[in-house]
Amino acid sequence: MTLAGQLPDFQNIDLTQDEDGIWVVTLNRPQKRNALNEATIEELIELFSKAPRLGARAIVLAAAGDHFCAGLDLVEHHDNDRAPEEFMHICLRWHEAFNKMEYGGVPVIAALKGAVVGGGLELASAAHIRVADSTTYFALPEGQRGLFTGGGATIRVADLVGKARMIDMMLTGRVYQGQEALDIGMMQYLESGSSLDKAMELARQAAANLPLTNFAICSAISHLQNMSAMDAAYAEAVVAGVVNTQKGARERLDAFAKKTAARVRPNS
Ligand code: 1HE
Repeated sequence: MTLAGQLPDFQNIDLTQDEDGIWVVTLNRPQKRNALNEATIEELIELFSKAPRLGARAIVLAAAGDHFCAGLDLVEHHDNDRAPEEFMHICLRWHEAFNKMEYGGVPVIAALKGAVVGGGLELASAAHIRVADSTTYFALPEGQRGLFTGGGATIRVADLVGKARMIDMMLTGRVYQGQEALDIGMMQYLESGSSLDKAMELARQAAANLPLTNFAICSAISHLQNMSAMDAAYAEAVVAGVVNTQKGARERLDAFAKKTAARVRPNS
């Protein structure tokens, strides 16, 4: 499927797509360290709302320049001198964008580098897999700026690294990077080389799964986490009823039964 005519020309993000349905979405305001202004958030909403219906099999979220994302556009925020209700609505648009990512059913893999701070960390935490390189560092400088998180950090960053670490990051400006960031669960991969290359490799692996299976992995798990254990168990059974009886799964099970499918082996 081509994207021609189905998505507008974006000004703040760059989009490429290959024949396997791997999309690369690149934040493209490097001169502003990819700070998230209102326009970028609207473009992310448009893109992540439509991607599942336009055949995206996996999405790599990348960034132009040396930094992944500097968070909220502080200059726009300053210049607009927003009223409380205005900024509340801005935050709701951020949630719209990031919820479309997390719950959209298409694997999103973030290729991180440089600063992943404030709203940039909120964005990264809405991806399903985070890959960092040796330049990547994480912080929540809101506390020092006289601000508070508004793009889901209290949910997703606390979920990744725990409430106590998030509070410490905000109170003290603590920066996490490298092995320590990996150890606490900020990201799942730490690359000595290019995070983008690794993210592309992971995207291709994920895209080899059946789309309906990926939909469940990249939508149902998040929804189920929001439910009571009783309700989650029920909903999980319903999702599995649909996913585990799909035609494509039957073919894969057939290959297993005929011993032509790969076996699960430990890493060599
Ligand atoms: C920006 C922003 C921004 C850079 N908004 N314009 N986020 C922060 O507190 C991070 C603020 N940014 C930084 O700490 C640094 O800019 C970086 C570590 C990311 C990069 O440093 P550096 O030395 O490479 O760049 P720079 O010289 O600081 O900035 C280059 C340009 O990017 C400059 O613009 P210019 O027109 O003067 O060239 C900066 O103004 C611009 N820039 N970061 C706007 N964030 C929903 S609530 C979420 C709450 C938050 O996210 S709080 C924000 C936290």
